[in-house]
Amino acid sequence: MSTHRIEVCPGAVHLPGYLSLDEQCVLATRCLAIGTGPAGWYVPTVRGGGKMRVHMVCLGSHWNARTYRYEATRRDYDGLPPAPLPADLAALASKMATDAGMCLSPDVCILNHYGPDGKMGLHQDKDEHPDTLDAGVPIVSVSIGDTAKFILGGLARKEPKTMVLLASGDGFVFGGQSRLRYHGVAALLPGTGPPELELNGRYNLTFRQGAV
Ligand code: MD6
Ligand code: FE
Repeated sequence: MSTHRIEVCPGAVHLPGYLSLDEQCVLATRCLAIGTGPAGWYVPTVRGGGKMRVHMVCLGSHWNARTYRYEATRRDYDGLPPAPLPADLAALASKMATDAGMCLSPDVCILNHYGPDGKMGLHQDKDEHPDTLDAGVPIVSVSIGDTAKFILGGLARKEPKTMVLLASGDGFVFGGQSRLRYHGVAALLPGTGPPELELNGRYNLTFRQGAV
């Protein structure tokens, strides 16, 4: 495990190779169990009626893709309550934030599975509590599997963008002045993940505080 950090811009810290291959394997197995378990994978439908290009599971609280709010049940899908956020995963995210020089006590995790042609449009994460956003409390992201072309923009949609390659085992801590930057995933680089993971595509976990 390494704590090499790259501050891409103030408050946006890339932690390449944060997890060892063994840790990645354990986490990949965990993600599969969560996604195929009770209240597992679903494809969210967004406000305009389109389907997202990922399979999603929320832990701890449910992010409703139609209302852009956190809710107690999967009201926009099957009405089930989300599974709790496991304490060891929350602790991992807190440690990553600390290693990036920030502070996080997460209450929710959104786990996404990207197939080989998965992507995520440019967005801001601004549905957490205003206190969280104002304080720049970060979102901690963990990537497992195929490398993603992560696009990082500014506070307005039109601003220039940079690309960060998020590889398997990388952390990305997104807070401070960068908390509300636009970002997205343009594409995966299929087949670039460690074969040991036996994962076709990519998992991304984002840990958040202030999901109310
Ligand atoms: C992804 N990540 O990496 C999508 N959001 O698949 C995000 O949307 C994201 O990586 C907030 C903070 C960090 C992230
Ligand atoms: Fe995001």
